Amino acid sequence: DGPAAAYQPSMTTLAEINAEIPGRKPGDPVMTQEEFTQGTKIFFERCAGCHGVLRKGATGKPLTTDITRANGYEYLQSFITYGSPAGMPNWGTSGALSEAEVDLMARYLLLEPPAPPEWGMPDMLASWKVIVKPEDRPKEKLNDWNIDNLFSVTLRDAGQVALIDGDTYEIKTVIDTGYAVHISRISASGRYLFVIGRDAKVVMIDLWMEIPGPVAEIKVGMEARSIETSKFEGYEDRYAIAGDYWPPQFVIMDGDTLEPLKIVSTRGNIYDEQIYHPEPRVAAILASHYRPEFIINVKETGKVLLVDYTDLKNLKTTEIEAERFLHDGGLDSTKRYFITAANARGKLVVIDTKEGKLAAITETGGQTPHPGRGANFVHPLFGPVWATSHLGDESVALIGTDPEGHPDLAWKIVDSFYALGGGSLFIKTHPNSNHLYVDATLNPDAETSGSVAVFSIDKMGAADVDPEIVTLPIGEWAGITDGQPRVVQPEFNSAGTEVWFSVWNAKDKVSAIVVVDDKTLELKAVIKDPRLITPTGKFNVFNTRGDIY
Ligand code: DHE
Repeated sequence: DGPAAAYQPSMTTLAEINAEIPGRKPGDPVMTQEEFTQGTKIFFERCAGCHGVLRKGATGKPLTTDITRANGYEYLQSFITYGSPAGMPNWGTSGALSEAEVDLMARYLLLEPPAPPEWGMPDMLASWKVIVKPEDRPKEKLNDWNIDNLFSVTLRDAGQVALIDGDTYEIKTVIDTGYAVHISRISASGRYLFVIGRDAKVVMIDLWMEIPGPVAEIKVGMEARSIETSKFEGYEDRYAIAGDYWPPQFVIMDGDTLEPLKIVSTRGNIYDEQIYHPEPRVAAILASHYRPEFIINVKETGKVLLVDYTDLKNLKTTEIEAERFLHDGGLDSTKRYFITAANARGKLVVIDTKEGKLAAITETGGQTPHPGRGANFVHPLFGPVWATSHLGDESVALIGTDPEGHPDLAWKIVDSFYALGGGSLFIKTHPNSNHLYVDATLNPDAETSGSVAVFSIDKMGAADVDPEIVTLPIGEWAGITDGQPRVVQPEFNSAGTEVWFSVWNAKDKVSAIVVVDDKTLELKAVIKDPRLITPTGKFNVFNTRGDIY
């Protein structure tokens, strides 16, 4: 397996469910309960992230039985074996699934999908633990760590995060979390760190403890990707919010204890066709700096929700019609505008968080924009811009973000140019840096996926002149000879003088973090340690807390 397979969706907790075969239809392929259970497990581990638990389609095509039965067993069997250039992996020829497993999956898809269980308040309360009560926590910071420059590093396959000192590169502690932690976010005060696993387990870590560790935890669903905390003045640290893939819902929790306060289902109608969708998953969630609101991407129905958290009993929500398949995104440099990718539609959606409405929807011109939180900088000709790279091709697109100073360029793609290759996941800069970094993590070529493109911002020019690329061989610098490590997610230190990259190898092989001097683009340090198993996302406390990117 390893990194390349990891981006393929996995729904591990759901894979454990022992669903019964739903009612048979005439002509169903014969399948034993044992085979059905195995098919369900494979489907949740490999297929559901793209096709959806109920197979209604998202990044991948719909696989409902009206379609699979019309296409038939042989078509499915060959599609699963060979994949397609549009993004379906070649599960058979890559060896990820055996011939018998491909046969099983082709038959499995001719049957109705099982309906996985819900996860409501009783389940959440049963899983909720306050490990250290608020009154028993430190009254002041008890350690001498420079918390602002701490990095929370996902150790994906270990189900842990490492807290690494950004000044000394020392691994200060490793904390057990949920399965395959997806992201870390920091409370507005900078004291609490929240992490969420794919298994929807949230762990809250107190950075003021002598040795920071968990003070509360809860499981908010069966599959999840996002977590955030309230940041508006007067509400700092008051609430935490987590978004689920399954069941499709979000939950607002007490920011001190993770007590679940309000669960809101996202099931409903697709924004344009007004057709009911049973599985609209919650993708990125951001806290507004302009209003006491959470900004929530609802993927399949194409809506951005602005949820006002001032009165949870009389919840006010602004529902913005946006575009389907909303995924990740971030704020512009003024923090007023939220720019997010409708990735399978090749578009960026811009939300004005001050006015609480849609500002624009713009095509990027590339395939499958995947910005992470994106990158803000001032272009020499076009003024303030925000950048995204693409999963489906090698392009980087810059969108104008200054409606006041550059009204004619606002929310238009002002320039696009090539980086190293397709398969990019993340792009990054910092207000104190003159460089824009673009990874190519999922590129099939080992050298490309082990390298990073760098562009000098002050040398960027007119749209018809491509900026010069400097290629940094990050993987080579890590000095790892075994496996095919991929370089993923640039993240700056708090001062904006260094940029960190994960060199992500298979879980039984050596991985590393490579630190680069941002001014000279020279190698500064390689962090290697047996505990650094499959590092992926890295979250600098100061930058994450202030939405600096
Ligand atoms: Fe992610 C962010 C979903 C695969 C590493 N990922 C996000 C966000 C979502 C998401 C919705 C935005 C959260 C937010 O801001 O609130 N990711 C998904 C998927 O659905 C997908 C495609 C498949 C899956 O089944 O999970 C997927 N992601 C991956 C990976 O394979 C990565 C590289 C490694 C891993 O851990 O699995 C990965 N995703 C990340 C990282 C971020 C992220 C590091 C945060 C980036 C940031 O700078 O904030």
